[in-house]
Amino acid sequence: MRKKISLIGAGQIGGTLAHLITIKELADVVLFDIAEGIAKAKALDIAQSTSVDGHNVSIKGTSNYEDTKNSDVIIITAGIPRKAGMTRDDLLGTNLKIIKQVAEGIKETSPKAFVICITNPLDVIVMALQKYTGFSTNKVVGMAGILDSSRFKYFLSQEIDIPVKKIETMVLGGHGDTMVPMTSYTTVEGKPLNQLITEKKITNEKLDTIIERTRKGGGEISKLLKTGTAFYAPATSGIEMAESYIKNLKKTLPCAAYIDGEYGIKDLYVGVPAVIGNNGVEKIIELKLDSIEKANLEISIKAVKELFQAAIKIDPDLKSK
Ligand code: A3D
Repeated sequence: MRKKISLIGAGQIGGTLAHLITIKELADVVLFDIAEGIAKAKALDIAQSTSVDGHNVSIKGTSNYEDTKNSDVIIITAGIPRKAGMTRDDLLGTNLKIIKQVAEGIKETSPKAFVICITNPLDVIVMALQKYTGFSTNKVVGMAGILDSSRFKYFLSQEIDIPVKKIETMVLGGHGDTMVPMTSYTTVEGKPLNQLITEKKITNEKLDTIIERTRKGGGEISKLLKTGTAFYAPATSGIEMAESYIKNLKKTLPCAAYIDGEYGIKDLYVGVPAVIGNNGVEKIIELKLDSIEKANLEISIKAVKELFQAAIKIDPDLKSK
């Protein structure tokens, strides 16, 4: 039997997710939004696209959680995106309320689902979602690290003129300006990045510029769009996580996952490498960090913890969970 993926939020990312899922024939899709017309219109439009190439999946738009019942995977993008000049943290108050409603909607209807959250500010929203639903921590995860890593990889590939496929890298930490591109775990055609610096293929200054551009990657797009944020790359990244779960690929992917002791951190969601298979997050991989990476990860963790405290102030319910 085909799997069922429900997408909560049928906006820019939700619609793109739905389109990608049908093209890949990954699962049947339910596209949910409180704006019922948008969900129904996009579902109908995408459904009509399936007959061009003969993609054999069903897609339905709805504003009724009953239709999402017994989903295998739920991907959440419900919420407001940034406008130019806003930070992700500015979205906290509004999106926390929305995520509480979403948690109410999915917790009885799809208690066994693997839930991927994309709504910002990511690390804190995914942590709140886990608390509101009470789902086990290995089944609730946030998408950000794949996107941040793919931005870093793309900028590097443009700079050194090497195809993205030949670059391996990882960006860890919170999904914000404090994210940590892991230069010591970056290789180009199998060679460590340091070697490329020695060989003068890239300068330290250029690398710093690329790291900064990666950190501000979302802002660069929202400045151009003015009324929204990136959606093609975020949706593509979310699909990689859903696919690894559905097909039990056990890929190691940088995700906002729950950590309880790893990296010396307890009881927090933050970007770390996680193995995703059909048991959800099956393992957190602990990388050896150099002193700069360690210090940067600590700064990033501090920022996530502080924002979660701000979330508790907005909704004291979060403290008791
Ligand atoms: P957008 O196109 O505005 O879509 C959001 C959708 O959510 C809209 O269609 C709303 O109607 C819907 N919605 C609002 N409230 C509810 C609710 N209570 N229940 C169900 N649906 C609701 O935004 P988008 O798709 O561009 O972005 C969605 C979210 O993803 C935003 O919070 C962005 O900041 C975030 N985002 C995260 C990343 C990461 O890498 C983590 C990247 C890009 C965007």
